Amino acid sequence: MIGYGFMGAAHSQGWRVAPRFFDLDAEPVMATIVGRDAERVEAARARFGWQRSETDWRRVIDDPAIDVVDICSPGSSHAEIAIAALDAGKHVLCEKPLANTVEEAEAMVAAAERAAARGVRSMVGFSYRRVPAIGFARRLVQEGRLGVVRQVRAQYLQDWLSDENGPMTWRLDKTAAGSGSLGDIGAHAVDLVEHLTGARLSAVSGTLATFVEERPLLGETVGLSGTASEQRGRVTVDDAAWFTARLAGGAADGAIGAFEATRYATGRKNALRIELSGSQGAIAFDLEAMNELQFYDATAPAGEQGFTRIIATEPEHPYMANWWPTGHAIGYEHAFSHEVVDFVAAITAGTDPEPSFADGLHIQRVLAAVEASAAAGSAWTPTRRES
Ligand code: SOE
Repeated sequence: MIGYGFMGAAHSQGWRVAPRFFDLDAEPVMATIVGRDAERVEAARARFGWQRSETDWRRVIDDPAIDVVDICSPGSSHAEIAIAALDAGKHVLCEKPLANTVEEAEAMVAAAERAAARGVRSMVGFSYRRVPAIGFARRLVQEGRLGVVRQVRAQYLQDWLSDENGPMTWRLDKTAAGSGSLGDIGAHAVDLVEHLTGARLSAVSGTLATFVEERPLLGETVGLSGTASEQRGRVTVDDAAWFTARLAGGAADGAIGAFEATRYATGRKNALRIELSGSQGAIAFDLEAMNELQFYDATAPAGEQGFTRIIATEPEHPYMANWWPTGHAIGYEHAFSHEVVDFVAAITAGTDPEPSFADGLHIQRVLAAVEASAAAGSAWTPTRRES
């Protein structure tokens, strides 16, 4: 594993717990965790239960005993590490967004294709696909229970930056993160809409805003943020991103969508909300109540219609049969175990896991199109490669 911050912790938990609750055809061995600061990465090793710590990721690439590389470091490092690992024949799980630029993502897809020809697998860590309520919602869409999806509303709302004296982190630095709310959390909203509907965002019109352009530099990291130091630094990413989109394909061919990603939505802590309105039904999901799914069946008798609150904790719901008895909730971290389960299953079965690096590249193109559109005064901008 490369990285030991928030995502390193979440993925470590996934690797540790998945084989205890799910039957995998291979037993993951948590071999080496890598970080640049020797003392901190050693502390992370001891806490998360890895066998060794290491400060140079190249030693992991050169280690013939390593089969899988899990990349949890900032976006600026993804391309170099992933390409080296794939070329060395190691399966790669890479955190989202896949890269910081479309060019990097294209090079990663080329490496993934070279590797796939040799049976080496790659996957992007869009963990929320693995929330049971989302998996169940996807099943409803695939079964046609929503009919034709015509309108999509997707928001990812957090508020951890609403205090303007909150310190800088790498997530506010374009060189490290690629973009701000757009790529860090907006990417999840785009991925979930595409995953649920089978459609692609084909064109976007966007607006970006940076509300606070300078912040205290970070002292100690605590969670997503940390303590403030005396010095100040420049915020070089968007604080909020809004965009409308046209969708093509799947169950939402011809649909339009409204997307919003922000870390300034005061009072909204981790509200990833998706609402799909179809000709025969609708679904609504909010990550702040992640075990629930609202489902509206427009084919029910008129007098009985209304959103039904489904508690997605039954054995019928994806992944739930392996956890607790009926009705007992799961949390944020479980999605990372499910990610490990699906990734290991693909490796052992010799199949290509999803989302693929090609899916990650497409999302990178959507993010780039939103930025280009915002720079051009919200002009409609295609998300496909210019030929
Ligand atoms: C990871 O999946 C992630 O997108 C983080 O990078 C965000 O910061 C977090 O808020 C949501 O999850």
